[in-house]
Amino acid sequence: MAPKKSFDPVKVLAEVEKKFEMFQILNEEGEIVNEDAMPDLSDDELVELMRRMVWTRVLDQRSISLNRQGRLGFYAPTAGQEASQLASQYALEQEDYILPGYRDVPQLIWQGLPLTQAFLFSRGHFKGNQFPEGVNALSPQIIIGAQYVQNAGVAVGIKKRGKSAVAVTYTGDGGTSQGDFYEGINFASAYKAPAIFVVQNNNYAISTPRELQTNAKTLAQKAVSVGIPGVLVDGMDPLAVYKVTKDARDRAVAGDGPTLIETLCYRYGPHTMAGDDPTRYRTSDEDSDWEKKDPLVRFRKFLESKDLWNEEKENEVMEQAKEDVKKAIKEADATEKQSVTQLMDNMYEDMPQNLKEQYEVYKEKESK
Ligand SMILES: Cc1ncc(C[n+]2csc(CCOP(=O)(O)OP(=O)(O)O)c2C)c(N)n1
Repeated sequence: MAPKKSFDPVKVLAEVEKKFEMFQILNEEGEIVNEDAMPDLSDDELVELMRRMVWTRVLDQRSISLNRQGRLGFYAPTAGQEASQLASQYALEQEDYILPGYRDVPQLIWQGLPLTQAFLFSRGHFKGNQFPEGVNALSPQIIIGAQYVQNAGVAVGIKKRGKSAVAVTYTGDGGTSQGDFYEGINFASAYKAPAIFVVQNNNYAISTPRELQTNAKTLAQKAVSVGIPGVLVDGMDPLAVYKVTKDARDRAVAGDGPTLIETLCYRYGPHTMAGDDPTRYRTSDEDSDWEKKDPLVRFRKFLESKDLWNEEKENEVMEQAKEDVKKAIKEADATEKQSVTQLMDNMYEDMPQNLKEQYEVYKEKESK
């Protein structure tokens, strides 16, 4: 009789990990390497995606200098992550919900948040968190991973109400080490909720490299533990990011439950503008290796090869972005400063007794 085969967990793990290969459509040269997976986007839609990425790159540059001039408050740079952020948002519909992290303001802007309000958010003004009707989103989350649990809740709510929409959330590679990450994906899985969980793996959680974050080879494979599909995608490839997000959305609205998407990308700038110095933990070789994968460069090459883009168009978009920033920062400057009592009014429907006393003190001060 043949000896009974024993289960080899080490081998199974190696086999599972091997299967999570990076999905790509557009290579670094701007060439299509996966024709069959090409998303169904018209020429105009491709151009619009490029326009958004260029505009957002300029917004990032301007936001960094406005922060240095003391004209913006909290700011987490986004350059390098445009494909990850904007191509995933591009696959959404207006009725979808976005639960962003602190770096994900661009997705909110392209979902309809006016730039002036994004600047007010940066300044800590309550008006920066009052989103217009039709922009279904929560304020950018500062507590790492917390939005994953909230996203599961929002997605269950969407399902209970029978809406045809999804809830999408974003965290970084560091966020996947939080308990909230596992609770969120498991809860959404258990309820087969229409949720998309994006992990923007930009390789660093502030200064902690991804390799120290976990022994797992990919972050996408964490989906297996809760029984949902997980996909590792080239996060510098806008077409690939769009495609996996669109597929995840289609599955979610069809009632097939959540998806975990790991977008492999890089942030060129510091973690935030609050004093991080990336040269202390990254080499310039690493920076330039990633810059060669730049999403704007490869998408530009691709569009130019189809005669859909040129320098003139790019300059127009850049000028427009600068104008938009100028106008929005002026409007932010002209917005009435928030008072302490306004802030408190916005925080509480029923104010606790101890704060009521402080509230009265401020009311008195403000009336003078
Ligand atoms: C619960 C919690 N712990 C710690 C912090 C401090 N903190 C702010 S950003 C950050 C790193 C997050 O890295 P990652 O999830 O990879 O996202 P990235 O900033 O790279 O987009 C940490 C630890 C926090 N905000 N919340």
